[in-house]
Amino acid sequence: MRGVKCLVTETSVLDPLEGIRYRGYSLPELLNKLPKAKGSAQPLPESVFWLLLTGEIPSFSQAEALSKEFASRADLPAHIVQLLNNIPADLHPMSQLSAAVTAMNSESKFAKAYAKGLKKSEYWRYVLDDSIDLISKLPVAAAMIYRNVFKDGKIKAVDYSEDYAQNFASLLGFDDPGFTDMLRLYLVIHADHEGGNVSAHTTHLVGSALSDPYLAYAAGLNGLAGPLHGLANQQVLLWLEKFKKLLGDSPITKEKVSEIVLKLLESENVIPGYGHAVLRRTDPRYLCQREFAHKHLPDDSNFKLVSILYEVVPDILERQGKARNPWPNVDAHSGILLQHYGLTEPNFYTVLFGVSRSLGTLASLVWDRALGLPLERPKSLSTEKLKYLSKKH
Ligand code: NMX
Ligand code: MLT
Repeated sequence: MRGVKCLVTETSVLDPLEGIRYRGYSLPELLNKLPKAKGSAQPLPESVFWLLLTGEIPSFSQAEALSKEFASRADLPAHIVQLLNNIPADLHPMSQLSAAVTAMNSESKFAKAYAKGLKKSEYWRYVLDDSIDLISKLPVAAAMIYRNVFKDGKIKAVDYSEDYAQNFASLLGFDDPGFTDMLRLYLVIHADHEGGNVSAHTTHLVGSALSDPYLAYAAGLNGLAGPLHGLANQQVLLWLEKFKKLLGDSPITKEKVSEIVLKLLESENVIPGYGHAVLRRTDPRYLCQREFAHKHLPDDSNFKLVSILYEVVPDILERQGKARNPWPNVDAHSGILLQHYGLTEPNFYTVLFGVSRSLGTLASLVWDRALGLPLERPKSLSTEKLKYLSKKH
């Protein structure tokens, strides 16, 4: 369905050359205009939710009020804590997050009100309330998964005076302000990518059946967990590890890099982090992260490797002649920033994407119900029917 215009999504629009605009603002504009966390150069991710929902950039005090609202709703129900503490530690962190979000639908105010009888014009209010609850709880669920799978299973309490990313960073167990700033950038740039990407489209589709926001977003998370979508950020790190093994002690020249990329292409279907279904230039989200790395980790060896790949891979993909877009996407860069600040477990990376993507997909879901959008149910045909129709015409 590439290029088929069949969805209405208010929150953002993706231009193949220019990249994403949230409510008309490009990412560089947003990084400049959105209210910043105290003492930080990076915006507050909660201000993105405000913007996507209302179309207006909030003031600092409006964003701060939202930080407090999120913190006040962060507690997980006891059965979710129990579920996450008992789930097998070797189950992929994305499956754990999806299971926890599905089970959180015990809390859905929309589902309860609908069961009692709710006017259609009132749906959006309950979907908004559930969405704010879910966004508030996601960092705690994500951090519990991280601490259970990779650390000692202990988790700090939410600090009601702190912003969303600051709380998320300390729940995960990171106290370096550099990590928190990187996390703010991460949460801002991954939040939304118009309506047709797999996670947004799935959330919209499942929501159209009036499944509550927990069920709808859990479905979106299951789409995000695919290697061609959000899981690509994990795959990039695994690919880089394979690359480094093949490089060994050899000096890192463009010729050597090219040779190894071609070798890896023989055994792998794709070069993760490159290509895009819509974009036809380097993803501006990649460029924001590159700028951040230039500023904060210019000498990092992974950054140097990713930079040389940026010089080599597009030519190789162009010569191969298959990929419509040979340029890097957001996932080619995010993992090495996380590695730099000590979050070194690649199979947790998509969970961070999952926390961020809730801001855009749930803002859209509120609009879906406010606009009274109907059940999404496209028509399909069998091959036999298609053959028949093509002969007839
Ligand atoms: N490396 C090698 N081959 C590629 C790549 C790549 N990075 N990207 C596309 N191709 C191939 C693709 O597999 C297909 O081959 P075939 O006809 O043999 O099936 C051909 O080029 C045409 O694909 P496109 O039309 O360019 O891409 P499409 O729109 O179908 O898919 C992606 C877009 C993003 C799924 C694809 O570029 C890809 O698989 N990239 C690697 C995975 C990745 O980075 N995904 C993350 C996307 C961003 N996100 O966060 O979601
Ligand atoms: C996304 O952020 O959703 C990805 O770049 C995939 C897409 O837009 O199709």
